[in-house]
Amino acid sequence: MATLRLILGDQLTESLDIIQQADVKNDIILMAEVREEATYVKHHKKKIAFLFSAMRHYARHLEALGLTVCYKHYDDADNRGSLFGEVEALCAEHQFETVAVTEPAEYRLLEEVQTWQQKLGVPVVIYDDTRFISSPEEFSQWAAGKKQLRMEFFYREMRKKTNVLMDGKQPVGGKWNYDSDNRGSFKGNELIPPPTRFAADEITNSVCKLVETHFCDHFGDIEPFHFAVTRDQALVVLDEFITHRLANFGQYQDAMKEGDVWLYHSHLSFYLNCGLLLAKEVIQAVEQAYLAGHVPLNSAEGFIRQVLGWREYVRGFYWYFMPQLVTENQLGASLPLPEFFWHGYTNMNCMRQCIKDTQKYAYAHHIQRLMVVGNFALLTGLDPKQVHEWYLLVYADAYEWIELPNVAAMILFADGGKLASKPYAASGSYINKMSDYCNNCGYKVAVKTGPKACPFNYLYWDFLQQHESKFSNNPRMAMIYRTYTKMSEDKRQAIKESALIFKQRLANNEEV
Ligand code: FAD
Ligand code: DLZ
Ligand code: SF4
Repeated sequence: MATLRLILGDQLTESLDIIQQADVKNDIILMAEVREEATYVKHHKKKIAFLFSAMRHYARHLEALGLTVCYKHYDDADNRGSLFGEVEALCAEHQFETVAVTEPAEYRLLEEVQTWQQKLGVPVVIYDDTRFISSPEEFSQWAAGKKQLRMEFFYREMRKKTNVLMDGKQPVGGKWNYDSDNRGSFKGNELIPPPTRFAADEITNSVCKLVETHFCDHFGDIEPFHFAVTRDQALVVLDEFITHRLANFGQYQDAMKEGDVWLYHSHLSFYLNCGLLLAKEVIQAVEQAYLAGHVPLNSAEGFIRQVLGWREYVRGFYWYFMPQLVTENQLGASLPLPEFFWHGYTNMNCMRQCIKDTQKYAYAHHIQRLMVVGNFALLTGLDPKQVHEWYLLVYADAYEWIELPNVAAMILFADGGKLASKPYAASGSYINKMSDYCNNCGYKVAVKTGPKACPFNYLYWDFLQQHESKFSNNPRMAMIYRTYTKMSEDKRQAIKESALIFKQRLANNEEV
């Protein structure tokens, strides 16, 4: 008897048990482009095109391995519009002994899949997702009984567990973390290597047309499209990152530059998250580059911390705190998302650049997401649900398991500090230090209040004042509250007024 094996769009990994255990002669692999997944939020056009193209290429690859693949195209006349609809239809056509699926990465879909056995009357087997280095159970054990769940300590456990960058029981170089070496900004006109680009093939071109037709009201630009869409191409991206950019990754990790969104980042999240690349192999390749003497330790460690540390940590955090994480709002934020998040027209150059990059590339690097757009959302008190939905739909690497902890806990402090020991709040001087955005801005970063002032300046102090009762006893914020206490009453009043006027303009969707 045969098994129906459903492969989701972010499970394009041959080493998963669902493929490895397939009976080539009898089983059927199902892959389906469906309305429900493509519209549960209105994903960026590029994200849909990327995933559909990667899915179609992967289906061909599985067929080349001898597997029987039933691939449902989005515009097939009999497309049922949902994963369950497609599974149900195939079950009606064939006598399957079981339906198999790898554990979906999002809570919403896992909950749904768990109802299928009863609805179908066929046993549904849910395989573990073995692509991660740690399991949700391991995170739960680590987290149990802890008041604070700091990534740094989880990361050290991961280093020990995997023996990556270890010298016996000690970290290579004597320190676990080289972050203090990783705060460089661009001084001059460094020649930054361009990102790896691939020409669109026939499959990608036809998917792009399909997306323009069926998702024309979704956010973002479809052109230029140069993502990798196969594992072989994704391996080229990895290789070129290690050869041309990794050495400088550490130093420039937090830097931002107008007109260059890609910088020295790896651009691997798209491929890691849909399964074309594995976290383990990426970490191993970076460790090897360090051991071979090609890249400095601060870059190798800085990068490995992102993947072995943050990526694994946020996944554990997600499953540990779902479903309540999605409704957390411990700072009581409620301002609706401003209109300009959808088009980028604002006088704040940093916000304009980050939103325009996002619109064009379905990508922004970490500091743009965290310290510009995220910082703005935190300081202005934007509604966490709307911010969550925005981040989930605008980036081609976005899936709730990785996006939500970053949004709810890292940028908005909506979880009350389970992830971060203090909010990631900053005034304009941080953005000015790490970028060249302020040179072309309608506001003046050196001015603190009034119509010409950089909004981040007064919003920052206004945020601290508003949440004084929550944060003033936090030892990591003591110094900043001492500065606030020393401010003259006039200055405080001017901050309050400027912030009020700005937030009113935002609430009325006036240009800011
Ligand atoms: P690099 O800077 O080259 O980093 C290497 C890898 O480390 C990334 O590919 C990613 O796998 C991992 N990584 C780095 N930072 C994080 C982090 N904070 N959490 C988890 N993994 C991390 N990443 C996503 O993949 N999907 C998302 O939807 C997503 N949403 C985010 C939302 C916000 C508000 C913030 C602050 C961060 C978000 N991130 C998300 C994390 C990070 O910004 C992206 O992983 C990164 O920008 C992807 O680009 P890159 O591959 O060039 O990363
Ligand atoms: C993101 C996405 C999109 C846009 N479309 C599909 C699809 O048509 N078919 C599919 O199987 N998966 C898609 N995905 C990925 C799923 O949304 C993803 O598997 C779940 O969110 C779990 O992470
Ligand atoms: Fe952004 Fe302020 Fe600089 Fe303008 S002045 S780019 S708003 S930080």
